[in-house]
This record gives sequence, structure tokens and C-alpha cells, in this order.
Amino acid sequence: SYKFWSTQPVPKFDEGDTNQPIEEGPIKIQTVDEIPKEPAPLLDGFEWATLDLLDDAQLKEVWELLNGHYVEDDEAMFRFNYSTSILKWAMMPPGWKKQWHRGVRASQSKKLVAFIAAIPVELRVRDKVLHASEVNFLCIHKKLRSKRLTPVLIKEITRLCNLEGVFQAIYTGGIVLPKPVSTCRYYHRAINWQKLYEVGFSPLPPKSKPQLQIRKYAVPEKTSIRGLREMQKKDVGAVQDLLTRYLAKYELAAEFDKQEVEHWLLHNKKNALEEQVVWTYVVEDEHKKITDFISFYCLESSVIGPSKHSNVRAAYLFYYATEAGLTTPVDREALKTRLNALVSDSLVFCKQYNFDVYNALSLMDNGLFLEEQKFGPGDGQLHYYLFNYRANPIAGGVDKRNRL
Ligand code: YNC
Ligand code: MG
Repeated sequence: SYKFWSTQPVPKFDEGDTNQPIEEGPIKIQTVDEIPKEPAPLLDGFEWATLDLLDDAQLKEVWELLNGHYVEDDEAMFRFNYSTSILKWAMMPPGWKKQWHRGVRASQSKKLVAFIAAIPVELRVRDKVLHASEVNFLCIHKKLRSKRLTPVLIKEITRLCNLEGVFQAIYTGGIVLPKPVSTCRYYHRAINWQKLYEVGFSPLPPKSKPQLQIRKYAVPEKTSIRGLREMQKKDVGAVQDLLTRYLAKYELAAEFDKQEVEHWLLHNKKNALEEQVVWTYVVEDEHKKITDFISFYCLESSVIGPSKHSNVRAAYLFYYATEAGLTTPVDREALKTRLNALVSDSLVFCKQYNFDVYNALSLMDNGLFLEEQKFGPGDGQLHYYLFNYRANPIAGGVDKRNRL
């Protein structure tokens, strides 16, 4: 019945079910001066807090809440364990705002019991670019669940976005809400099959043997593409240009400027204390032109039940682009060959950096390589939502042209 969501500026499930495309645009128009300057009151005994993630002690508090209470799989076997480095990377991109890192504390103990975050994003939906936010890291302490605190957190982050002149947002989730604009599936490529089997992530298929599975998922020692190397600071301009041209073919995508490309893709070696979060490799041809790049980031999961392993190290395929996809007309076979080579080489690096599994979604051009690179479909779905923006559905699935 969606008691809360039915009051929000999001499309209803039965909306736009005809074959006629709808006119895309905002659902509710407001101006900044209509927005309350103060937060709504919380339940007795709780208070609002802005978290300063530049302060290691407060960063640690957010990490602790998420480490114990954030997203788990359906069977409660694994829980995302974002490192403090990845939290800073994910929540502090260029233009980040401290007031968009919002928490709830118990008034007496000051313990952090709930959190929600937003970051700014220039979001293109087909031909319109929205000055939007991306909302993530919604988390409520397990002891405070089912008390309708979520609507309070969502209304508060909405108010804080609105106060900055931001009236649209994008967010994702495993649960179904009114109304997904697109839906993707997670795919997983075993790297350390033995460990994935031992923690209960990978089953042993009937009639197979562990040795056969291990052989199936063997990864080459060396990469194959000539000119492949780690991305450096001097590549930022070329990578931004290539990525922008590559993303132009999708119906829903972020638009990144050079600073954002540097933040999201370049590992900052100067900060030796930070663990590496993102790995990006470029291909430089004989004329010193950057023709391709591929990236992945690290996100560990804690193993919840008893096991000889405490965590699973997962690499998530992130952005990529290749000139092979930018010819007119697109040569699908050439693109497929090139993407398979890039993903296969990135897998070699994943193995070298000791990842147990490589995850990807059924978006972009991933349908051209998932099967060949031995990614298998998982149980998890990821729904994409737009807040206060009506849009025609964006086809998901791995074999269609138009994906996120
Ligand atoms: C969810 N994930 O349907 P109705 S993803 C949105 N996203 O409302 P209560 C959610 N809404 O159905 P609980 C939601 N999960 O009555 C539940 N809801 O209309 C809705 N898990 O609230 C739900 N993190 O507080 C219902 O539920 C209402 O105590 C019920 O808490 C839920 O970050 C939750 O999975 C998820 O920490 C906080 O279970 C809790 O069960 C938890 O009684 C583990 O809430 C961690 C977890 C979610 C990860 C994520 C994206 C969040 C997007 C939020 C929407 C943003 C909209 C845009 C705002 C900015 C606008 C601008 C500009
Ligand atoms: Mg609650």
C-alpha cells in the first residue's frame, strides 16, 4: 500500500502503462523559499546530527553503523562492509556538501543510530540534464527498525537537497517501490572459487567437482592488450572526453567533468594512508592516444555466520569506454571483441589484487561480455528510481540497446 511513498512525487505503478510515451519532466515544482529552514522534529529521545566526514572520529561512527546494520543479502549471509576509504570516496566527490551527510543520534548517549547521504550529480535523462542528487547509505540501527523512521530520514534529506536548489534525485535499491525507471541484475564472476564455495556464496553444481570449478575460473597470469597501463593524472582529460562520448549513447547517465573523472577514476597515490578504492587502466596507442579505459572498485562484504573466512573481497566493474564502440555505424562484433579483451585483462588485475569475485550489472554494454567472461546471474536485482521526475521506462536486461 506504500503509505509513505504514495504521498511522494514519484510515479504510481499503473502510470504510463499505455504504449504512448509520456512527456518527461518534474512532477512537482517548488522554489527554495517554500522549503522549511528547520528539520521536522524526531521521536522523543532522538536528535538530528550533521556528520563531518573530514573528522576521523565521525567517519568511524558512520562506518560502525553501516558495518553492523547496512545492506545484507536475502539469506543474511553477507553484509556490505564499506571501508572508511570507500565511504570518503563515495560521499565526498567534487561539490559534496557536509549538510547532506545526515544522521540521527540518541539524545542521551549521542550514539549514531541512523544515517542517510546525498551527493550532487549532473544527471542526463535522455536529452535533458538535471541538476540532481544521488541518495545512498540509508541505514537504521536494527533495534529501531519498523518504526517509520525511514520516511522521516527521506523527508529530511529531501529538505536539505531542496534548500540547495536540488529538486530531483536518483537512488537505487533491492526492494520494489513506486516506480522503477529501470531494473538491472547482478552478475558474479568467481575468481577464488574455493573460498566462495567455503563461505556459501558459490554452490557446487550437480555432477561437477571442486577441481573442475577451480579450473573453469582460472585467470591468465598476464594481460593481452598492447599499451594497457594504469591511468595517470595526465590521462584525466583524454579519459573524460572518451567517457563523455561513450556515455552519450545511453538514455540515463551521469555527466562528469574533469574533476569528477579524477575523483571517481584516479587512485591518489600521494595519500599513502588511504587504502586503494578504485583501479583504472587505459590503453595508449602508438600515437599516444587513449583509445580505451576500464575501471573497477573494491567493496568487501562481511561473512555473517560462522566460517573460516571473515570477509569476501569483491571488485565491482565500474566505468569503461572504447573507441571500438564509437564508430558510425557501430561494428557490434568489433565492440564485442574489444570489450571482452578489456574485461578479461581487468580480471587479471583483479586476481593480482587478491579479489575473490568480480561483480557487474546488466547495464551499459555488459551483455556483450558477461557470458563469455564467465559471469553468472545472481539472485540480486537492482532497481533504479528517479525522485520528482516522470520518465518513460529505460530498458534493462543485457541484450537490449538502451541501458543505464
Ligand atoms: C528503501 N531502501 O517502503 P511505505 S538503499 C526507500 N528505500 O514506506 P521504516 C524504503 N524507501 O512502503 P525500516 C526503503 N526501505 O509505507 C524501506 N522503505 O511507503 C520504505 N536496512 O519505514 C518502506 N538500506 O523506517 C516504507 O522501515 C517505509 O525500519 C518504512 O527501515 C528501512 O540507501 C531501512 O537496506 C532500509 O537500514 C532503512 O531496513 C532499514 O525497515 C535498513 O519503518 C539495511 O520505508 C540497509 C538498507 C537501504 C539501501 C539506499 C537508497 C535510499 C533511497 C531513499 C529514497 C531517496 C529519495 C530521494 C530524496 C532526495 C530528494 C531530492 C531532491
Ligand atoms: Mg524505523
